[in-house]
Amino acid sequence: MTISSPRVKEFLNSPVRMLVDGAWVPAASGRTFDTHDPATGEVLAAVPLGDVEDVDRAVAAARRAFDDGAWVRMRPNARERIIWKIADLIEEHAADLAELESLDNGKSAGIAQVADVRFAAECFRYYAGWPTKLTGTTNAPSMLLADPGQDFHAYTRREPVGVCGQIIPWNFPLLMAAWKLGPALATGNTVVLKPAEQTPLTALYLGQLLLEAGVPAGVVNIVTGAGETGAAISAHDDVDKVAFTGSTEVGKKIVEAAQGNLKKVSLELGGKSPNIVFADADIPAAVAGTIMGFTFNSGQACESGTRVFVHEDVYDEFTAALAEAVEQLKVGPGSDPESVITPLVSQEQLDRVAGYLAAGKADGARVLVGGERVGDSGYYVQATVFVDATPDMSIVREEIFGPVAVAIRFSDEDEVVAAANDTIYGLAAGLWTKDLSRAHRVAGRLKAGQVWVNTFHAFDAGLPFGGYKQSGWGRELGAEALDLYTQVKAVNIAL
Ligand code: TXE
Repeated sequence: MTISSPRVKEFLNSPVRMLVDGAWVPAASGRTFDTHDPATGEVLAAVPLGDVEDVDRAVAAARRAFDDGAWVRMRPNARERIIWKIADLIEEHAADLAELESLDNGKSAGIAQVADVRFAAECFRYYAGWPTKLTGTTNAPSMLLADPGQDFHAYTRREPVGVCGQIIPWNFPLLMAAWKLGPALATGNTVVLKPAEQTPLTALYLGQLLLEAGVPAGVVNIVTGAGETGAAISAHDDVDKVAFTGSTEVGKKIVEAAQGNLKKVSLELGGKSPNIVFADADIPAAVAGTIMGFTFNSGQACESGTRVFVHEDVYDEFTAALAEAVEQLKVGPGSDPESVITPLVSQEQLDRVAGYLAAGKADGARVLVGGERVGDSGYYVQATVFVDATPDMSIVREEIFGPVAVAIRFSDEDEVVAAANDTIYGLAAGLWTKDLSRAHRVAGRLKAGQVWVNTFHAFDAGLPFGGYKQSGWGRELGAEALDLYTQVKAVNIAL
């Protein structure tokens, strides 16, 4: 493995530690787990395996940091400056973070720098603007039971929820940390963050930048470990809120675990997003956007457009162009700037995606393009499009989380809206048309938290993102995320 960033070299050459109460510590048990380079399977680093004891320590630190008020009562403009500084530091370390992300996750370092790292910085900048703008209301109560002559002054305050557990996945490790930390910090909460076991490194690197930016000790704690560590956070009685991004299956476990103290829960879960190509679409743009829709991050994105509905009038033309373009996508390591399809994150994900490729073939769908694993080292699969699938097949119904799509023919708008909504998920949807009325009409009928028209994966820190149905609870990003991290108090004063 060749590493070009001196900072990344230094980071990987030192023992990797967790961040608890402002200090870099090993796991209390002294145990570690390995994180791997998906391009080769080589071990990158041994990382502390946090368990219940580490979670207890981190939660106690976050509680103390919350209760002592150093963060929550800090002047809003001072909090703003610290959060803004985090963004500055991310930009200063952009190439380092991108290389580390590529090594740990497998994604393209070039794309990580312009997408993941840049968006992470933008997210902190966006939320840096909020501490000075959080307001309540003043109200005019009628107070039916009070003396009619009595006046009142009533108002609401937006207060932080308290200690927040944040459990994040491996597909956008740094970016998911930013989406979670930005609004939590802006609103004065303290945090115990758990990165995914496959990709813990950039969150820890970010931890260094948080301290450098001036985030006080204990305000953000980062505990590394696997599902058990996450479970300890979500079940912890002194955690006031848990925010989770990951599989729908684990999302349901979080809801169960949270019941002990009825902590607040927000969830961003799986998807099986439709991407609809109408007959009047700009076909070359729709082909390019469709490919981006299901291959970005090698398909390891919860909002991926994996069910591609194509109007019968353009089906043959579209699928032929799609197959030709998909055939050209270069498969290779994230260190090669030419690579479009980079390795999946782990052997487990490779097995999972290979299982779906086999199931699609066994169920009788036809492979239009791709369909195979590439090589026998590293976790590579070809970008794949299936055709001739039926709605009951697992490749149509289940989240695959690899660069795999199914093209499905349709003949009218009602039919395609019904088919697009025929899923347990509702995270995102795309549609391609030149007809403005159709665009708005169909956007309104799709049951998804995010609809893209003539584009895909178009995100903005100011636009809320989250799921209908089993794709989640609550909205991240935008002003909506502030609701996840604040609670409203009504104060009513008899004058
Ligand atoms: O996810 P998990 P996995 C989907 C995608 C993928 C599948 C499995 O379809 O193929 O999930 O991936 C932590 N209590 N998504 O198994 O297990 C875990 O340590 C608390 C969609 O990797 O959901 C990690 O930090 N936490 C998705 C995080 O949950 C637990 C992104 C996510 O891991 C836990 C990733 C438990 N009981 C996968 N068990 C998206 N929405 O973007 C695990 N974790």
